[in-house]
Amino acid sequence: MGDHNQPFLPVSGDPECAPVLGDDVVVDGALHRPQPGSTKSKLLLAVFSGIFVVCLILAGGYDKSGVVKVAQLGGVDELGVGPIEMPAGSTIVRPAVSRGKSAGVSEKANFSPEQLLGGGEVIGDGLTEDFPWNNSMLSWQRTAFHFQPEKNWMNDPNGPLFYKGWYHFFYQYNPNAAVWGDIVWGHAVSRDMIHWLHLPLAMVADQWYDVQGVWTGSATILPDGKVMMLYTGSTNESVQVQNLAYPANHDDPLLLDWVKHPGNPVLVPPPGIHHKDFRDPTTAWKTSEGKWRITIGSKVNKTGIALIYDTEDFINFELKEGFLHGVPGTGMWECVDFYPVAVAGGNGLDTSVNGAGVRHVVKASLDDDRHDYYAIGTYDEEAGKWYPDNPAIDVGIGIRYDYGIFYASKTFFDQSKQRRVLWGWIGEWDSEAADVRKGWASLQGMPRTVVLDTKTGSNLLQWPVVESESLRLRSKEFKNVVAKPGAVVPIKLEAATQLDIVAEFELDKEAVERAVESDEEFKCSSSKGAAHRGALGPFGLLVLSEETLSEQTPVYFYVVKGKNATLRTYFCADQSRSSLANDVNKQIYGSYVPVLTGEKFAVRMLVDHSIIESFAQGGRSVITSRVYPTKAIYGAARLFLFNNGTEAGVTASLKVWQMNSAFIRPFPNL
Ligand code: DQQ
Repeated sequence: MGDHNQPFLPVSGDPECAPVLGDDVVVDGALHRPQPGSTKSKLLLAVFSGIFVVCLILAGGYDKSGVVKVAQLGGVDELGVGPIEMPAGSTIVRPAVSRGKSAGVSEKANFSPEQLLGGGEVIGDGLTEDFPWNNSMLSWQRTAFHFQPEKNWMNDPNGPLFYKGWYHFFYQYNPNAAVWGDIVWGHAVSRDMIHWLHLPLAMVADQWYDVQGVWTGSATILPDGKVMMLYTGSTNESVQVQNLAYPANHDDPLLLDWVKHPGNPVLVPPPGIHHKDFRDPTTAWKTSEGKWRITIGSKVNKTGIALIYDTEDFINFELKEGFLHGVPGTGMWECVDFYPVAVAGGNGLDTSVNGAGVRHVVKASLDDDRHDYYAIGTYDEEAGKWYPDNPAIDVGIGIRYDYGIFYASKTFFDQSKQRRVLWGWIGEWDSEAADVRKGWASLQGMPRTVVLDTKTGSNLLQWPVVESESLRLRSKEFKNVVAKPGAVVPIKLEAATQLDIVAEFELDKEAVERAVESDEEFKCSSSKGAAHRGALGPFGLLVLSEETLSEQTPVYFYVVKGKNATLRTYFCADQSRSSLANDVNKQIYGSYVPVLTGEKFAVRMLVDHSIIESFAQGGRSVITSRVYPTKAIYGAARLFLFNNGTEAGVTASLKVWQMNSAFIRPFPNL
């Protein structure tokens, strides 16, 4: 067993010290640092190693995590009582050359050197010098039960639906490379959204109106069972237009062949909308007049908006005056989603359901910070408007589906199980060079059911679809494991790379009562991560950890005892020590999470090689971590319970299942 006494040693890129090491210069919008071998860098090294030592001493030696400090946009939490975490992405420096941006759409954002806590060296094009990845490290990253194509690049989920016994999943796909470009629609089918069969491409870029890309779209199932697929095409002149496609043969459960409507495009950017700011049509819903209504994301100046159109035939559309909703300062809204949730919770609702007992959700994917935000509110069908319950946590300035890596998501109503299911794209946060070497990039999150949290009434609950439990194999239970302040306790498992973990934690009650009230304004992203010691946390699990803890990803709660002894809980994931590599993102993410009276601190975690999806408090707050360990891989991965709080002991009970791999392979004999 390694030395666990100092589990949260500082990482090399401590921000309070790192800037002097870098001698950063901005050229052509990219940040450059002196190369390691240069005379200048050697001179600087001598001076700065002295400063570094001082920094270490000032840092108290051991508790600096090297957190990236990010600009906070403000905002209040879902209960309207204080600040919540805002997007770390607001400081992202894009690479000098962005293929997607020049095409008028986002793609993988290579993060800035400030976001590489390992301090990767910057080379000419704004990318970082490679870490010496070897093939076994790279192949280990491929996941076992998350959806991904056999090879190459994937991004947004498109047009998910259940049809004649099959779940269909379409996705943005580059058939030619592991980077964004040449986008067409990949296609796979499944009986349970866990095991998948790849089908031939559903739609390729073969028309003037989509020759630069068959971009994101959504499916609508008509009352007679027919499927209408609306999608964005990037034309030969890079204009974003909306196109209609439908199955060539509705009797084919596999929906193999798609016909593009001869009258395409069915919609072009309306006056006042830039030709590159008009994309991602939603599933249509019925109006009381019996028409179909859709919304499409756009922006006017810096105000993100959702335009609305009515149609009777999916061919002729009428632009409604104004827009469904807009929020100043949020920039381009991609992949807007709009759907009802039942006030009484329980089942999901068909997109057209409206009336008493229903609230409506608007979700937008913010191109500016690449996070998915939602808000709950009221839909005025006649006016074609939606109003947030709490304008302080409006779309784009309030709650996120996921505080980690999760973007361009889309829900669909699964009529076979009366549930609303959420799909989201989990992008890469390593270098593009590594993606090219491993031959693939990106995954899809485990599909999640979405319902209104009837206890708070102010947030959604997301939970892995019940079918995920069919992957559970052997389980081990650990009851009442005690972790004293400062302790790291091994959770002994036969393997720790494919897991489903259900854990509950309790703080020692007397210690909580004794704890002094504090006015700490905590934020996961600007804290020192798991090294940030308070009286009541952090405590949680170290996932994908190496035996000596040289690599570890803490997922944890941090509790602040405020005025009148009220407890305020944050749920965070700390990537800063997740990898010894220097060219991967190592941010600390998280948010405030409501923990109601009588509830324990609870988390479910799906660990799948390079992904950790963590659902706190029944899915009130979710964090998807994308991590790239180099040592905590294969048989070397471990799981630990930890408590880095200073005052209260923690008692944890866990049930941990080994997870089977899903079958994801080509459809036989096609
Ligand atoms: N991805 C698609 C666009 C969408 C963006 C292009 C979101 O339609 O706006 O690949 O990731």
